Amino acid sequence: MRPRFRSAAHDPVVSSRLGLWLGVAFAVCFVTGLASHAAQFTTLPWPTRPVGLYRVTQGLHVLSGIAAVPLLVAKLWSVYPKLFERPAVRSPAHALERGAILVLLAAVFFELATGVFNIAQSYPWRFYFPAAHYAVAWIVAGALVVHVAAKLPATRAALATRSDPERRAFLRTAGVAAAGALLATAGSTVPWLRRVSPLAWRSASGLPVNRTAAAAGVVVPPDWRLTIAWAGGRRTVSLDELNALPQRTAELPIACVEGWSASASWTGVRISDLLAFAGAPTGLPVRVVSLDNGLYGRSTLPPAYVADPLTLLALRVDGEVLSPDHGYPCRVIAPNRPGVLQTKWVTRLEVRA
Ligand SMILES: Nc1nc2c(c(=O)[nH]1)N[C@H]1C(S)=C(S)[C@@H](COP(=O)(O)O)O[C@H]1N2
Ligand SMILES: [Mo]
Repeated sequence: MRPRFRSAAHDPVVSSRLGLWLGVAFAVCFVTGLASHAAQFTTLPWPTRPVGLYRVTQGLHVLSGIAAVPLLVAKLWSVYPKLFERPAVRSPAHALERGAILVLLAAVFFELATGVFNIAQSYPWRFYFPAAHYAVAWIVAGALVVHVAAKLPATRAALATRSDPERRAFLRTAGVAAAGALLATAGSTVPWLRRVSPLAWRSASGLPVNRTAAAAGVVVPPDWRLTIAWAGGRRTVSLDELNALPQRTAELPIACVEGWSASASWTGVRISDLLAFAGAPTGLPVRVVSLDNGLYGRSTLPPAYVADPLTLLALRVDGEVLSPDHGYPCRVIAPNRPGVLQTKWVTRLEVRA
C-alpha cells in the first residue's frame, strides 16, 4: 500500500462514510434478528405468507453480518489512532461517549464472532447461542444510539465534505471487500449465486442436511406409528394409513436460522386434514414431538399454521420417500417457518387445549 493511501484512511470523511455503511448493515441485521427471535421464541404473530419471507429476512440477517466484518476492519483502521487519544477522558460527557465506543466494540465483536461460529455450526462456548446473541444485540443497539448521537454533528459535516482520490480509493477497497464477502457467501441462500460463491457454507446441489439421523441418534422402530393426542382422545396412525390419505404437494423452502436456504417440492398429508381424520379439535396450537430427544426435537405449530393448507406432514421430497436424514418417516414442513422448527422424524402430534 502506498503510504498516502494508508494515512488517507485516518480521516473523518473516511470514518464517517464507513460508519454510515456499518450503520445500515447493523440496522438490517438488528431488525431481521428481531424478526427471527419473534418467529422462534415468542407468541407474537408470525405470518404464514409470503412463504419465503423468513428465507429473505434470515438471509439478509446473516449476509448483513458478514458484510459488516470487512467494513468494521476498515472502520477500525480508519479510527484507531483516535482510540489512543490522550487525555483519555476530558469530561463526563466525553467519558460517556468513549465508554459507549468500548461497549459497542466489545458487543459488536461478540455478535459477529458468535454469528460466524454459529453458521459454521461450531459452538466453542458454554452459553445458549440464541439467548446470548439476542441479549447482546440490545447492548449493540443501545451503545450505537449513544455513539451516533455523540458523533452526529461531526459526521454530518464530514459526509458533506467531498473526499479526495486517495480517500475514495480506500473507501472503494473497503466496499469491494464487503461486496466480495457477500458474493463469496450469498450462494448459501441465493440459488443463482450458488456456482460463484466459493465460501457458501451450504450449497450442496439438492437439499442440504442440517443434522443427520445418526447425529441426532434417531432410530425408527419397525412398529412406528404416529400418535395424535388431544384433551379427551388419542389415535395412532400407521405409515400405510398416512400414505392412503389425500396427498398434497407444496413447493416450500427450508430456511435455516444459519442463513442458508433451499426450496424443494414436498408431498404429504395436510396437518389440518390429518387432525380432521383423527377427530381432533381444531383452532388450537399443535405440539410436534420427534424421535430426536435433542434441543430441536420439539416445536409448536400456532393455530394459523395448523389451519394453513400448505402446512404438511411430509412423507416425500422431490418425489422420493424422505431419506432418513431428511426426517423419515415424516416431518413437518410449513410455509414461512424457520428451518429449526421444521421438525424431522415426527412421532407425536399433541393438540394443546
Ligand atoms: N428432530 C429434528 N428436526 C429438525 C432438526 C433437528 O436437529 N432435529 N434440525 C432443524 C433444522 S435447524 C433445520 S435447518 C432443518 C433442516 O432440514 P433438512 O436437514 O431436511 O434440510 O431441520 C430442522 N428439523
Ligand atoms: Mo437450521
